[in-house]
Amino acid sequence: MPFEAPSQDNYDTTENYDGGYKFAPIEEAEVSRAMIKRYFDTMYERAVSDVVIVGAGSAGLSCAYHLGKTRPDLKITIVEANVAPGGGAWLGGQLMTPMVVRKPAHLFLKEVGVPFEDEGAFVVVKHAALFTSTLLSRVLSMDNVVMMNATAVEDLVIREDFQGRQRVGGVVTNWTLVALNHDTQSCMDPNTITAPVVVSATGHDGPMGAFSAKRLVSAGLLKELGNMRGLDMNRAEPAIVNNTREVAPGLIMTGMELSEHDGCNRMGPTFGAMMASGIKAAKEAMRALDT
Ligand code: AHZ
Repeated sequence: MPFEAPSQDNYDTTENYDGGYKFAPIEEAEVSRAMIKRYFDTMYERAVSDVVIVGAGSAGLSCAYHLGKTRPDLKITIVEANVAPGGGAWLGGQLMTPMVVRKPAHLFLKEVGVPFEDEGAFVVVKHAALFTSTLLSRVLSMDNVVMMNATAVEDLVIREDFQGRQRVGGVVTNWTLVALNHDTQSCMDPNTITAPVVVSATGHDGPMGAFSAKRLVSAGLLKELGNMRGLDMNRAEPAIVNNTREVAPGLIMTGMELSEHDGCNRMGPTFGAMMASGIKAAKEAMRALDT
């Protein structure tokens, strides 16, 4: 017999925690099936997406927010290698909690609903995690956005278009733990998500960073990496925003991955450029889809 949820009246929270709290009964298999069905239905549906965003750091999430909000008709799929999305934006810099955002990028904070202290030329969010968790919750609440975390992009789908040009047409994915263990196991073939537009937001070089920039070089679509230059906040932030573009047919690049692609300076712990670059990447994605 189906369980009838108790009404709020007979589950007065002030009374039922004292030994009388009762859960609805459940079968373990129901829990498994509730997750499996939704997850694999999503994988099935998103095997063909409109836009894939690789990397859920501050740039990738800002892109997802603007794109998801402006184009609710698009199937936007975020693939994040880490279990925890957010990239470097859980802390401000050197493991300190406040996050600095130079104006006018604070307008994005206002739009998303992240409070800040005004310092004149810049603003400070009291904890970077407040920015990341708020943005994440906005993005994941959108009906048209899904995120697969603990899933790595381990290659790009690169095809010839009708003019014979090489064109990125999707991503090759695997569970991150599998992607990290190809050398120790056999038969761990990947999966694909095809999409007319891929936005790469994998950050600067590191264990997984700058993924697409490096793959473009090994695939012959880019001659060489520019390699990230030293820290200069005033040069770095506008350069990253201005350079946000379709770097190869079908592939838009945003955030600090661009510093490796183009040889831009790094900005250190100021995050406004990541937000503005993400928004520009969303606009570039819409432009690419419309052409
Ligand atoms: O896990 C990575 C992180 O969450 C994810 N990622 C990397 N490679 C991936 C792959 N498949 C799937 N192959 C992958 N996901 O991409 C995310 C990158 O986030 P990030 O915070 O490193 O980059 P960002 O460009 O969004 O933000 C950069 C923030 C920085 S770095 C910096 C400096 O060093 O000076 N300054 C700022 C503001």
